[in-house]
Amino acid sequence: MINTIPDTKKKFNVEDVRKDFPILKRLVNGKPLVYLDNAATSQKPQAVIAALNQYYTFDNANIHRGLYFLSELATDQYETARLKVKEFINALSASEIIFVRGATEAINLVASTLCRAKFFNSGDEVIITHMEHHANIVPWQLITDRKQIKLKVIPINDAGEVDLDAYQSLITEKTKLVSVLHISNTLGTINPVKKIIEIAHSKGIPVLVDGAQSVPHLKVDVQELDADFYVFSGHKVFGPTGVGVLYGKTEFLEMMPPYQGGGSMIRTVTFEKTTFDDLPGKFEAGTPNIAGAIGLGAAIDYMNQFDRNELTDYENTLLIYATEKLLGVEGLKIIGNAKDKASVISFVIDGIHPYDIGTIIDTDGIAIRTGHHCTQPIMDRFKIPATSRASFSFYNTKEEIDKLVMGLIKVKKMFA
Ligand code: 7TS
Repeated sequence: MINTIPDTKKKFNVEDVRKDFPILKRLVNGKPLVYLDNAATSQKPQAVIAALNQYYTFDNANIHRGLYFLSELATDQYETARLKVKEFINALSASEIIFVRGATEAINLVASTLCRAKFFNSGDEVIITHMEHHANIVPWQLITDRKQIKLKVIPINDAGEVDLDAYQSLITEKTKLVSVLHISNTLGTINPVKKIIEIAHSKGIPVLVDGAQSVPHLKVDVQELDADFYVFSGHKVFGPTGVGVLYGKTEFLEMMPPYQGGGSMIRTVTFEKTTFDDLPGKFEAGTPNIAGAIGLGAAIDYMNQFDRNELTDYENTLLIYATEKLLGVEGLKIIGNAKDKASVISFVIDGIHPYDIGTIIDTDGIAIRTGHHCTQPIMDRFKIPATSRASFSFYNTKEEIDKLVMGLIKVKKMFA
């Protein structure tokens, strides 16, 4: 049968896509850049750069205050960006989308304001996994200092997968919140967050999902997941730095007090008492990152041109190809072999420190991250000081993976 529904999505083609990212044309140390550190931050398409340029060149004004043309234009663009985020993650309402600095600030906001809302009592428990980024460990420790809350950790197996049985047995009547990452920035593991949420909800426990690494790789639907909070950073999804998103269900955001006080978040102020704005204004004190939000909106438009599943499938082919090629390097071991994995590969090579690997291949223009990736507990779990990590985006190619492998062979020869 002929499909009569017009296909409005642009067909994905890596060579075309690469032309959209100006930085990919640059040389590093005289060699074409091979950028394989997408888990740290993604590169920006021209459309995002143009949106920032347009805003600062022609449209700049402060928002939510001026009754003049430019202020209304800037306000409209900022609020349109919020609507784009709402659609992008399928939130129920735009007022559930709070613009923050990034995933880190979003988690700190939730931890701090839940604590001030007296959501936790002394002895209450927060469950996280062993593979969290420090951004989903330290904010809970900061409030546990104040409230004597206990942090409980779901163990992971040798492949880097969470142990769901152990998770269930960690839940007690003291468990107040589960806070887990969706995709591990170090191991690449895609966690079964839907299942994790179902289990928590069956006991009436809300769940925060750290989506910093999932939003760049997967189509996320917060209503389908039924996440109570979902956080991510703009700069990892092809948007600017300094802007990110806290999604929260209205019932929680309403219950939480403001994170910061100042302009924009109030309704009335006297020296005796202040009343606060409705959502989302209540959580956006001061002048926000207007350009950042508009740039994030442009990044979402960019991604929306494509069928996201096509991008994910392409990244999967890179993951499979890179895994096979890297395992061909003698003495190389991959840390993180989950069945369900995104295009992030951490590895160690016998007898060679990751810092040496990173520094040497940089001379050939190849950018990977080396270190503990802000996940020191994972390093302890696998009894290693650090890993090298290659993380791929949809603009990477098999040729770039070949260059990485050739670079590693060169490193091995130098250390032989
Ligand atoms: N959560 C996860 C899972 C992350 O990977 C990161 C950043 C964060 C939170 C914090 O994001 P931010 O934008 O607020 O800093 N991860 C990395 C990384 O893997 N390399 O550099 C930053």
